[in-house]
Amino acid sequence: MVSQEPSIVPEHSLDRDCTTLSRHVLQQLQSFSPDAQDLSAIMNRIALAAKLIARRLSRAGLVAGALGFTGEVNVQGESVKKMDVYANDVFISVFKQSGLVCRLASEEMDDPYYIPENCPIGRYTLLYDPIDGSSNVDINLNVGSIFSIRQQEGEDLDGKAQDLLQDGHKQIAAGYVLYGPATVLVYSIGRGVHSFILDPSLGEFILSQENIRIPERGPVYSTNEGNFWQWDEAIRDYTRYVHRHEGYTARYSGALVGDFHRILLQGGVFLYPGTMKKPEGKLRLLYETAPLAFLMEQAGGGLVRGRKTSWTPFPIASMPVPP
Ligand code: P6P
Repeated sequence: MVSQEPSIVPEHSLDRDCTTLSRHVLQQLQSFSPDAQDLSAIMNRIALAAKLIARRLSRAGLVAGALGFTGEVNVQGESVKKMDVYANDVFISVFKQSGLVCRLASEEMDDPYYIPENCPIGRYTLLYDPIDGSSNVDINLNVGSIFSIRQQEGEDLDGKAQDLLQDGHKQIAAGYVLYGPATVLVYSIGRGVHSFILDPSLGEFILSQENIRIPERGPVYSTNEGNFWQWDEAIRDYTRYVHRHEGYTARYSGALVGDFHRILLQGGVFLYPGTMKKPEGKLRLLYETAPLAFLMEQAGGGLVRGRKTSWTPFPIASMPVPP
């Protein structure tokens, strides 16, 4: 005889443990159409990539040759870390033979990577920064991966994927993975921002927060003040303001994903103003600012782009602007 009393739900309700990323995407879409299934499957592959990268990061210090530089310089002019290459290859591997994604565009690759067996079928393109903040890898500080999913427009006959330079609002989905004390995956398909935590005992990302909204007010300002003397006067004035007034606190990790995640949850502002070396600012539009701006808008925040050649500050919650 089964008791009518509700069973004593163990610490984790069964339903919660079953709200995996792929199920959540289908719930968000309220559909089991082929397109919905494809998007769910793509997110699942991204989750697999995140698990593989998280596993590598957790062991990197013990694996010969996992850390350090390759001696190469990437298309961004940055010295390449071995972890950058590994993570980039992980994303390529998880999408092969998937029938889902025809093209991969990575911050680490000069040109788009085509997966021919997927191309007639999959009309999606994955844009990604495989390891964001790789300067933190060798010192075991947080790093991230950033991703964006776009629909291919046109036939891409020249193989340069020029159609990727579409308006950021055309992104179908965007998100990031934060490799920290826990591995957290945050994503949006345009229906709110949701976070998942990797449960190593299950090997699954389990839903942790739904419909995240950036706090109306937040104390954090996040920027590399080492560049202060290279900034526009307006940015210097802002910095002097927060130095001289109560209620602000500086937090900057050198890895955008971690700084962004803090602001998403606690409120505040991230800025990467233009410098002498990088008057356009350093953050990459397709692989960093567009996906994160998509998320921030979904979370009720905003993105301010300064004068075209000066700075591209980041999502601003209701941080008071200096008079
Ligand atoms: P800086 C990492 O290379 C990155 O693109 C972001 O993750 C990070 O916010 C920024 O660069 C750090 O740049 O010049 O302060 O070291």
